[in-house]
Amino acid sequence: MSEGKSQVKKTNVSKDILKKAWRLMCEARAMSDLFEEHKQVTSKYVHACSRGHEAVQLALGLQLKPQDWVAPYYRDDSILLGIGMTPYDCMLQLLAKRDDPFSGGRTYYSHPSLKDDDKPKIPHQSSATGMQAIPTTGVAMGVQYLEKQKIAEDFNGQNPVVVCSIGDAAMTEGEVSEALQMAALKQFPIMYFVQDNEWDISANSKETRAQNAAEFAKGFKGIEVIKIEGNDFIESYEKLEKAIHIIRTERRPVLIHASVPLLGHHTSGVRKEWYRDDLEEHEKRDPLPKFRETLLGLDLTEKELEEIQNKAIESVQEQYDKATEAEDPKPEDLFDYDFAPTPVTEEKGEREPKGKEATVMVDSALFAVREILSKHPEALLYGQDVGGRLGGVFREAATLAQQFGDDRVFNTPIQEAFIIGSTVGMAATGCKPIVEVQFADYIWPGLNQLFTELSRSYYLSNGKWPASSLIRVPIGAYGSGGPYHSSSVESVLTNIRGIKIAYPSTGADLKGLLKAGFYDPNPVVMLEHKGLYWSKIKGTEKAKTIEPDEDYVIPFGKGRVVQEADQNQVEKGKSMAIITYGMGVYWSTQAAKQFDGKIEIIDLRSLVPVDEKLIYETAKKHSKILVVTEEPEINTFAQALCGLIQRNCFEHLDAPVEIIGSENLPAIPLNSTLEATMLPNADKVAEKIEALLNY
Ligand SMILES: Cc1ncc(C[n+]2csc(CCOP(=O)(O)OP(=O)(O)O)c2C)c(N)n1
Ligand SMILES: [Mg+2]
Repeated sequence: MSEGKSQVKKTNVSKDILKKAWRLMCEARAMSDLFEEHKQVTSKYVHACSRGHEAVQLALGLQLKPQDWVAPYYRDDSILLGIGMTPYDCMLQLLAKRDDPFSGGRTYYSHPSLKDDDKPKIPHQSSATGMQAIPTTGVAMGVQYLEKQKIAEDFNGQNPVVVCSIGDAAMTEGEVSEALQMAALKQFPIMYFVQDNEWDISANSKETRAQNAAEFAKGFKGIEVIKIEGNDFIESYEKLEKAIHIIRTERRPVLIHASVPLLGHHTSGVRKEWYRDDLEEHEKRDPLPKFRETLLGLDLTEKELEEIQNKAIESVQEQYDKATEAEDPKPEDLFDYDFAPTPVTEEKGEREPKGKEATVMVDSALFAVREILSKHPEALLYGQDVGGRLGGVFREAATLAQQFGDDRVFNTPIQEAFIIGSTVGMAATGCKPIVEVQFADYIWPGLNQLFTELSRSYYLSNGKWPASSLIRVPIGAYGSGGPYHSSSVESVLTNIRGIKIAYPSTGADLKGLLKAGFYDPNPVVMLEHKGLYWSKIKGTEKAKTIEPDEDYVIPFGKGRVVQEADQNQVEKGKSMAIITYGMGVYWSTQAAKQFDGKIEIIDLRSLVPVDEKLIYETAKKHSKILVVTEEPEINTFAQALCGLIQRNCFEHLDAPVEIIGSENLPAIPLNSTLEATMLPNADKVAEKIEALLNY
């Protein structure tokens, strides 16, 4: 602790920087004073300020360059001032105004996202503590990838530095370990910038951690740890300068552990006087008077400093007055930037080139990825076991590492959060990641990143940061896979707005949709049924198809008519339609054989967006609809579809929309008899068809 020290250090930090830092520190302080003074207005929306953390934050912000990347967290308004944002910019977000440069009034104060040419880049920031670690490490991974492939922009030796700012308590989140693990293992050019105020809202460090971040980071070999008294501007500046130099030139990770006092409230809503018993001690470490004293010892005069301070206070007041008058978002702004526009809007290329033999579905996917990797150096594939030794547990990536090298196709540790969450950072740098979650059953550890970071990046950054990410997920029951290799998860995924989801049932559809997914600027989940990969299950032979040509794409949201009912059956009112996807397509086609010419079958192919037009046309044509799903029916995507059809086609229906799925139980049991009893099959579907036709 440097409290009470009054001696002045000599420094190489220029006078200009010192004066600028003083001005910005005064501005930051004036902002927190003003926000407090006007709390009736400013705390309409929750916010936190950097009060106490200003010195180390400014020392960082002032040293970042436009080619750098930074992920500030909610207490980092001084970093924002340091990189060149104005108090007015910040206040527009404080008051959730339309011109808030970060999110257009969509997210809280100091939750920045920025893509200005003259400033460091800031990808979208969620509010979930610690969850920025993986996406930001993904940025560093992208930067490293582009450099290794020699396709990075040239910054004249001033290579980009990536900074992940994070609170001391957020460091205890499990996902942070995944990020540190990867940064250490692969030596990413990243700085973890930990601000340790020893508070986690009202829980203190004694209650919440066995070691501080510096001690923790020592467990990750290859991350250099640098400790800073973060209330001392000059110490902070000099040590950060060294750290930045290491990262810029040696391309390896550094963790900064900055001790800082917390002088403000946790947030506008959680007030310090309710629970803090250490305020006096923290006040003694206030960076502002400390800096003032240092500056006075460095030939700046009392008068100069006061003048700068007064101007800062005045200017912050003016900017506040102006911000309160700024325009609010309009109701119609709500709908902007739900999905980034995709270039794939129609089916193109040749679906069935002549002279080819049918291939198994898993190979259609393999060929699609091979073509993508050949054509796009910015594309890469990673996940568990996809590397050269095995090429995927389904051999879905076989030979790719050999062909494209271990930097483009590689194994990751068992880290589903990292696998999914890193893609949002990778995408921000211009990489095009294709990743794999080994089994749908294990998507859960990655779901947080998918929901919190990927799905909202484009919307909450007001269109600045689409997250182009293609996530392949083998799914479904394929014969005694048991409770942890058989699950269906599509309803959980379809509940996440902001992602697209495909669930093809043939090789040709898988190839066309993988290509469309790759070119789509949004996060895409490709659900690939394991039971269809090799067409080994009886009745799934048609999943094998001729492999479409290289240009073949299928737009999302377009279903496929698998089989049509006979026109005369339709005219007599004796037909019905099944709407399904995945394995349901094969249960249905088999079942339909017993009802000659009466059954039309629609394969949705993509679940989000879903082909509502085809669904409603089909419902109106046949008046009787059965929806077939592999999931237990209750609260599913399929059930929601029944509701949609009922609402939109009610007057055309001759029977309630029916549904069949698995039994309503928590898991698919291992034993084959139990599994068969649990799942739908052709006979069960046939029974439903019979009942509907006779309704
Ligand atoms: C995943 C998640 N859990 C809980 C919260 C609620 N929360 C907001 S701030 C905070 C404390 C974070 O402390 P620290 O990381 O040390 O940052 P500080 O506020 O001290 O700067 C918590 C628990 C959250 N935002 N995200
Ligand atoms: Mg803290």
